[in-house]
Amino acid sequence: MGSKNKNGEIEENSCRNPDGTLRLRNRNIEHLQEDILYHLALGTESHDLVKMFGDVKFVCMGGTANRMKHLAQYLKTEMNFELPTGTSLCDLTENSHRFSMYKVGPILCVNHGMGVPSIGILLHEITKLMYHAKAKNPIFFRIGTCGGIGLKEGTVIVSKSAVDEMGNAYHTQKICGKVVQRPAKLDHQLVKDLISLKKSDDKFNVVEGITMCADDFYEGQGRTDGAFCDHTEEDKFNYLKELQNRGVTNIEMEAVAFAAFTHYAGIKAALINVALVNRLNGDQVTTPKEVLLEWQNHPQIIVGRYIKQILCKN
Ligand code: R2B
Ligand code: URA
Repeated sequence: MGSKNKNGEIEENSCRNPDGTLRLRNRNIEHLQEDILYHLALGTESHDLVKMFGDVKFVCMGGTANRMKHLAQYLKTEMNFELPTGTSLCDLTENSHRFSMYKVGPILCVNHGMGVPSIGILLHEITKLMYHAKAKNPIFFRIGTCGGIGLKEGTVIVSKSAVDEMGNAYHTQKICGKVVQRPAKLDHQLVKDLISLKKSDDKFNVVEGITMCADDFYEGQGRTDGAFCDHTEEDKFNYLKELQNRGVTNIEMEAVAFAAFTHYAGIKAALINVALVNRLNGDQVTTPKEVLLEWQNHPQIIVGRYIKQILCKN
């Protein structure tokens, strides 16, 4: 298995075919009778994945099913996409009882739940879905929420890099009893392109940053308001200040796995999070729900502009 680069040489490790369709780094899949994407309730024999998803160009992921449905509705309106007469937006993975996925034109919006294990499962299955569907050059986004460090609530942070709780710019996974580390790299041009889409009359700021991925919302993010807490308020503040000195702008729970996975899979990807709280001021998310919902639109607006720009060019 090898595709040709622009010099006509065969690239054994390329993750793309010359037409932009994905190549998996796993030949076992080619030998399966049927590949069942269990958590999506889809399969290569039970569904015509090429017909259903072959046109996908953008995959937008976010934590909650509700937010992803809202995003699909927003993008449908923004892009003037028409659904076939008599149909409405429906959850394409409803039967999985796990994730919820919506499709509008060439855009998939799917929720990933909370934390690395959950988004990890989704990334494997969505990447295989794009492979089976023969989608060309799909771009992945995580459009999420986070805690900011010294940033005003409502600010959008586009990650230029992702680190784990120890400051490592790689994702660590245990595979067959071995520790495997994969670099968490993001596309710097995409970061710049997304930031450039901020408009002067936007009511929110858009900044680039370094995103820390924690394995927990409470103790793992230094919070003192969990069910237990063996560190002091001072320990927390020193920790947050140290992170800030290292350039960390925000904390969430999926970045490092998302960046490492997409990089290894050869998929262009970006992380765009909105800060719901400034962790230097406190731990609890006290803002009223309607304001939080409004802030959650901010990264959606930026990604919507990006998608529109790309689709208008083609
Ligand atoms: C941000 O918000 C969630 C925790 O509240 C988590 O999924 C994340 O990354
Ligand atoms: N999500 C997180 O993981 N942390 C926060 O502080 C807010 C949202």
